[in-house]
Amino acid sequence: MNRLVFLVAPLWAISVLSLWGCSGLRGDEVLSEKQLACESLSKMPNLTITLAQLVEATEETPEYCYVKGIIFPAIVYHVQLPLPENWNDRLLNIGDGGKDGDLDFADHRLGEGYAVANSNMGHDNGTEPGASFGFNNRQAEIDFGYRAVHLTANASKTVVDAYYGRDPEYSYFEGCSTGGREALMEAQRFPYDFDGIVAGAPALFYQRANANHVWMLQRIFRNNLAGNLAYDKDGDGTPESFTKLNLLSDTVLAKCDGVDGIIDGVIDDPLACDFKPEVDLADKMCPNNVNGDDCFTTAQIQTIKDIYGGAHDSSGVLVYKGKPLGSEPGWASALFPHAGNSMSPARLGTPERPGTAGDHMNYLFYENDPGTTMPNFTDLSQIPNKTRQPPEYAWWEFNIDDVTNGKADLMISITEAKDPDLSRFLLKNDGRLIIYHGWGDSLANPEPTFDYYEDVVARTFNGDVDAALEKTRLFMVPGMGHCGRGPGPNAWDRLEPLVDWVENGNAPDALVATHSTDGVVDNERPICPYPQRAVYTGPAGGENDPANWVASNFTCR
Ligand SMILES: [Ca+2]
Ligand SMILES: [Ca+2]
Ligand SMILES: [Ca+2]
Ligand SMILES: [Ca+2]
Repeated sequence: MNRLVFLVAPLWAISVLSLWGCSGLRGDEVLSEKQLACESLSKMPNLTITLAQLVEATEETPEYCYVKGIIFPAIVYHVQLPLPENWNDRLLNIGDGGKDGDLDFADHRLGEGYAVANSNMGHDNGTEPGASFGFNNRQAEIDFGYRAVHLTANASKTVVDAYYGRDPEYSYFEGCSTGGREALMEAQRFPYDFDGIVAGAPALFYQRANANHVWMLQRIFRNNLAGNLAYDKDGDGTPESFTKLNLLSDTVLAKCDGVDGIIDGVIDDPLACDFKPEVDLADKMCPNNVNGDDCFTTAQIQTIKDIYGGAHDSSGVLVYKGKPLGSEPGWASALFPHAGNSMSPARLGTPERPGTAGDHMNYLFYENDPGTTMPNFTDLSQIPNKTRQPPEYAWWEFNIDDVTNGKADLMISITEAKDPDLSRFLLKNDGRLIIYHGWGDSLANPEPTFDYYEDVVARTFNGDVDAALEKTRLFMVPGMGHCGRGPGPNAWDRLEPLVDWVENGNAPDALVATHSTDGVVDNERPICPYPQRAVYTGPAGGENDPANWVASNFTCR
């Protein structure tokens, strides 16, 4: 009997017993039972733990046990463990953003009692910024693609078991953007890691999304920036005015806002609005096609059509669906060179801090990397040196046809989370999956996510939407930007509805989201699961009165 108790005792208890058998002292300090319980995790078998220590309580976080470990060759992960009396019996793995390369904390979840884990995705962005970790390094690409998240899930379960003496009652994954891609990766490739998964704004067609960014920038930069929507109004040689973009945004809103029945600055469903740049901007063309501040040239109309239309290859095959109507405010700093971004849009970045389009094609797209980046991202007159070792490769050399001719297929197989067969996660493992995506997202385009969900319904549920809704729900969020922000309601607890669904069987019939300005809520809506939308059912004729923009005045149908 005693032996049995000993065998099932948590690791820290064994360590406490064995240390008590010695002196119980470390230097002058008498370690508390609490300290020993945490620090003894560094001696746990089967994992390589590099740090295990108590972290003192702060105003933001309670006292907790912090554990850091490594997994060959370069995955570093950590786990934030609430003290045993504060643990809510749940493990949460949180997703990453961009190219990651560091450890992310989730103090608010720790405060709620979750044990929380995250990794560096297998590389360190301090020594290898942007996509450069992938330069001739297949292992790092695989770790970034899917392996680091899976092995961190495994390791964090082992850590939890060692610290608390029992497995987590429930395990969850919550992520957005790259974290949304990781979330779907887990559902597709490692369907037994988690009981529930939240996938926000997933960059699931990862190579196509990045190719689209490069393609857009190529279109914007061609012919000496003829299609730039920023204009040099003050004549100092550098464009700084966004009158055109605001004009476009206002024209889109004027046409599309009311399609959903409410004039509130939010376009509920951009697919329902028939906006055609060449038609709807026809009365705003520049006289004689001479560029001006408050008008459009034909080159600029083409830029706008390209951004909405998405990348096509040279034979007209669609590569990636374009940016949604209503996402225009996000275009300025991200896509257009102007004084405010030193002529290098955020998607491009600089050689020191590359954006998604700046170095992705150099290191993470082709099976064999074509070369290192150019010393200057915005001087397109530079000739890449092809005889140097390694050779140079410029983003403006990229050919969009390389997506459709198969040159990215290997990296697609490593990085894209697009398999619509979720039967192992949703059916065999009886998991639950919430996907959400802002309809105003100007970074990870929302329409591919919408299409993916329909593919899941078709492939995993034989087209039976009601059966799908029992296991997975998609929430397209009107007017929300990338993982948040935007003019539409964008704030709700991303995880709580999933937990309630998994543990209590309460499927989320709506997510109640709010929008705030200067800390004051000025719009509240139910965000409805596919294929429903929020319909106004409040006081008759009062739909345009902000006082009526509360969730109880709307119904999902
Ligand atoms: Ca991370
Ligand atoms: Ca590579
Ligand atoms: Ca200027
Ligand atoms: Ca509206």
